[in-house]
Amino acid sequence: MTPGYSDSKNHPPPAVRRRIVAFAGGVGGAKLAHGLAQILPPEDLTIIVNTGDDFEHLGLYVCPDLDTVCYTLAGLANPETGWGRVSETWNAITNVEKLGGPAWFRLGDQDIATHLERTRRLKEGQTLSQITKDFCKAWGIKHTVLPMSDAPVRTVVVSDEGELAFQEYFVHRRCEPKVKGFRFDGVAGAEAVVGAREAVEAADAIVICPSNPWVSVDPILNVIPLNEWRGTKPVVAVSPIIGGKAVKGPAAKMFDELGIEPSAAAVASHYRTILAGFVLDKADLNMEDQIKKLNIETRVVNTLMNHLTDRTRLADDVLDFIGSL
Ligand code: FO1
Repeated sequence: MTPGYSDSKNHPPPAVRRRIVAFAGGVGGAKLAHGLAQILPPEDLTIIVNTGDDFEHLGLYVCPDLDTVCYTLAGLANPETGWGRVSETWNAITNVEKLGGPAWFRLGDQDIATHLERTRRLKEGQTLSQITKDFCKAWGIKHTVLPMSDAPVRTVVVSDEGELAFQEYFVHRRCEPKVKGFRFDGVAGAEAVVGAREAVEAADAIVICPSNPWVSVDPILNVIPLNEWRGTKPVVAVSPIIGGKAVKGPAAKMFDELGIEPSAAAVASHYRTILAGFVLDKADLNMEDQIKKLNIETRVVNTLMNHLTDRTRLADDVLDFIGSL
């Protein structure tokens, strides 16, 4: 079986047509997007991806969340890390290190090809959305994947050690500095890419994937605020926090450092102005009433996606929940 593709490719199509837009950040978002892509036909799923963690490194334009989503949908993702490519080699970065260059951000050889070609095309004047469309075609991805904006938006972490560029905080400093807040540089002038607002307008529902609310989803919501569609179509979020801990990454630590007890309920509350529904894990069943008091419908399921089949199962649960709203 191709890594990244489940046997659920033969999953029956949903009985009722549902056009879905999914907002996704890195690994958790990519996994649910992959599950949705196993069920929904290409014309019914648009995935809008965070670009706030993009940066220029070693002269290359790197889009970690965008690449994580694309590699995952294409069955090319590294199953151990969730980011980067499967069966990767590390000759280039090893030699950069030998020459005294920065090697804290591990770019694999195959992955570097993506950044080289993307950088070349950007320098030629192509937009990130055009390039992403071409790359998706080359990788055999049939569903629509859109970067949230063609304009650069840069997440800045305001920490107890000052302001840090996102990857500097996340990878180089291993999320050690205490966060005090976040800023999305460039967001004020950043328009959504062509097709993004149109997809939201045409969608029957929006799914906020189990990505970090602060640094993966909020940048997208800053570019495409969903308030204007409130009441016209359900927005459903899936919790990235289970039992007070983030499935992956620093989301729980961020809540904590911002003075909010990390929990599924805290995530629901974070999105409370836009949510119709919230999917939480069975481990957090005790939080259901608290979330319902926010006027948000709930669905309690197994949200962990350890195996490929879990992605389709969770996507199925999310679609079923949407149908009930
Ligand atoms: N994350 C790490 O923790 N260490 C790395 O060296 C690293 C390299 C890397 C290379 C390409 C890529 O697309 C992603 C990479 N990531 C790495 C993940 C990435 O920095 C974060 O997961 C996201 O930015 C947050 O969603």
